[in-house]
Amino acid sequence: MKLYYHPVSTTSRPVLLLAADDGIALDLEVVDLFTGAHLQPAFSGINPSQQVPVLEDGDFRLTESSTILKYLAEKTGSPAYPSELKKRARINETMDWLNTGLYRELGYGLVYPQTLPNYKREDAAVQKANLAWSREKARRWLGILDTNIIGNRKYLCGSEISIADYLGIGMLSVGEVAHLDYSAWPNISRWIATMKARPTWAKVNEGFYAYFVGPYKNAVFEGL
Ligand SMILES: N[C@@H](CCC(=O)N[C@@H](CS)C(=O)NCC(=O)O)C(=O)O
Repeated sequence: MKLYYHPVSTTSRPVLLLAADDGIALDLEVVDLFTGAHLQPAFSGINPSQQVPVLEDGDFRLTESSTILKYLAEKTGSPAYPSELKKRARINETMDWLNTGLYRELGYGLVYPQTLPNYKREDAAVQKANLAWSREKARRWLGILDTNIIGNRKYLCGSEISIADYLGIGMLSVGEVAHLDYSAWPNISRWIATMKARPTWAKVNEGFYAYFVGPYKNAVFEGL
């Protein structure tokens, strides 16, 4: 199987981490988001949405990180996606919740407009209002994640790691670029530390720290 990806990508890193943990062999092809390779006709033909990741399994092509995680886990019988009906439903629910709720305000609302030029609002007042709105909404989602989803559990869906954790840690760790401080949410902080302690974390996220977190080390951001 082949994965088109970029090493800094919030949505590629979960797939890479699952593959590394489960020993899933993937041929990797970088699509250079920094030079706009994803906007060129060659890649638009592969994914008209012009985004990574994209998985190819023979002549079957799949986009959407959440779906790719499910496909890989199902195909390889990963313990991170148990087949028992209710366990699986809980994992799917959490992944939908992350994708449609938290990530929208935390990633697209708060982090990306401060780090990616194409997400910055041109009008300063609009930018300010958008950040304020997103901060308030993100704080609400983080409270729910901390209290209701994680609580005293080790992982998002219980005592065992699931593909929801892989998806979620990509989304939460992107906060490191904008120096987001999660210490007000102790269960989230504990879970992040658990995920980052995985032996595969450093290698998979090498490019993320080198090319995304590193360059913004001394920048000043609107926080949470
Ligand atoms: N919903 C998609 C989102 C994919 C996505 O946002 N990919 C980003 C990298 S993290 C991308 O390719 N961005 C390029 C662009 O939008 O110009 C998924 O979960 O796979």
